Amino acid sequence: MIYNMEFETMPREALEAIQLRRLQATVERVYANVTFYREKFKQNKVSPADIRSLDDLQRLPFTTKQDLRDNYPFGMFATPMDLVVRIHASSGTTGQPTVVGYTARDIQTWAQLMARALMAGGADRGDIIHNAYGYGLFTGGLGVHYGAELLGASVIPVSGGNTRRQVMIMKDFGPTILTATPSYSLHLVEVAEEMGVSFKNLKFKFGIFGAEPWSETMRAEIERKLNLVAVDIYGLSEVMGPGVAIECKEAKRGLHIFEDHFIPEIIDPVTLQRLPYGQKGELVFTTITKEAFPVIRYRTRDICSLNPEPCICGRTHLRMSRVTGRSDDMLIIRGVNVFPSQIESVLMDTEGVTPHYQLIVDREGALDVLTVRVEVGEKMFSDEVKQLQAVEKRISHNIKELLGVSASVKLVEPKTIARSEGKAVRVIDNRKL
Ligand code: DLL
Repeated sequence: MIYNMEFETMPREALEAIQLRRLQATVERVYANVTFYREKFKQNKVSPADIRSLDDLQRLPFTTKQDLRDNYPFGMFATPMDLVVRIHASSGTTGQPTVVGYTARDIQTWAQLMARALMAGGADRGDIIHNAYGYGLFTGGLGVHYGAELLGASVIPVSGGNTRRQVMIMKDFGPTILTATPSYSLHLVEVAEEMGVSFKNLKFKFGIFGAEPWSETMRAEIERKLNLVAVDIYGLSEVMGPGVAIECKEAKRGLHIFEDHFIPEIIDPVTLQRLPYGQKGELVFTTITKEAFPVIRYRTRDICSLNPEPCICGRTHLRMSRVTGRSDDMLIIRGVNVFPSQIESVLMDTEGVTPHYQLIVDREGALDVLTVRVEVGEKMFSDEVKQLQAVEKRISHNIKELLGVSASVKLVEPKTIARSEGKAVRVIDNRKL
């Protein structure tokens, strides 16, 4: 089943026939079992019988994170609790956590999708997978774990944290695949260096990184420092967890969405109209096989575009472009829209600075003030103060050029910005306090 690429290489027409059948069944199920959906459909004067084609999906209302919060914790479950075997929740850093549930079959489907994802990203049954995604309510650790076991690989359930011990394990057990957030992988390298361990002497072939935005420049840096091929994996708890989409190792250009289980759409976040392929907008997902927690037209807030072109790997599934940020990550600084990834791109183009940075926003009087703190490497840190000031000025100038906002840039000593064991915290917005 896992090794069968049948679903991933299916001609479009056959795939769409499966999607329609599964969509119709899902819509019927949520209408029958979830009060929220039934009422929302009624308000929008649409019923399951109206879904006759895939295009009819557009007649259904959207679901938002607020809807999930309003039904906290289990109000959106479509099966009775005695069929729910697992519960996960999002970290809740932006408010109340969102809670999701899985039936035994959902866990099986997730494991299969994660096994398929791991294979697409370079793993196979002979591999040893060092899984540094956090285990717990976060979906990363257990999601990868079940997929890796189903694939038949050996999984080391190391989770996040206790970094020195992780380095020792990497050295002694010889793992061949690393799964972690991109920011944590860079921290692993730092700690390894402190311990006198070089990634050049480790056995990693591929790294499967996700759960937070990262850029092409960051990929180049990770591949060089970790001496492996880095692929991007995407997912979110509301839709399943990791394994919704992944880059194939052959092309590493865009993430194939597992369309036999999820229907993606891109919408304009303001008009809510569907956008054509190639255009960037907000990614929306409808799950078509989930039992306990199906979602209909869930607005992810993630910004990307869809690419229908065939891929050299042979997969026919749509590819989503790298998620460079979320619409709710967007900072508005003196009226200008700023995405942390745009500042990251300026930093990463500056020689001598590291990918460890933080954006701090304050309000002084009526004015928003943006400070960018970024670490420099050891070599640059030993430069004269004057030279460091010149670099600060240059970065500030480039930010102004690109984004039109003034930022005060502070180069800081190596290893002074807190490292995260999971998702990096890039923005501290003191205006919200
Ligand atoms: O982050 C699931 C996951 C675990 C994905 C491990 C990949 C690897 P949540 O905690 O619910 O789930 O966070 C989901 O993280 O809406 C995106 O904003 C962001 N995100 C996830 N993967 C990527 C990625 C997991 N590859 C939220 N690139 C999503 C950019 C990502 N952002």
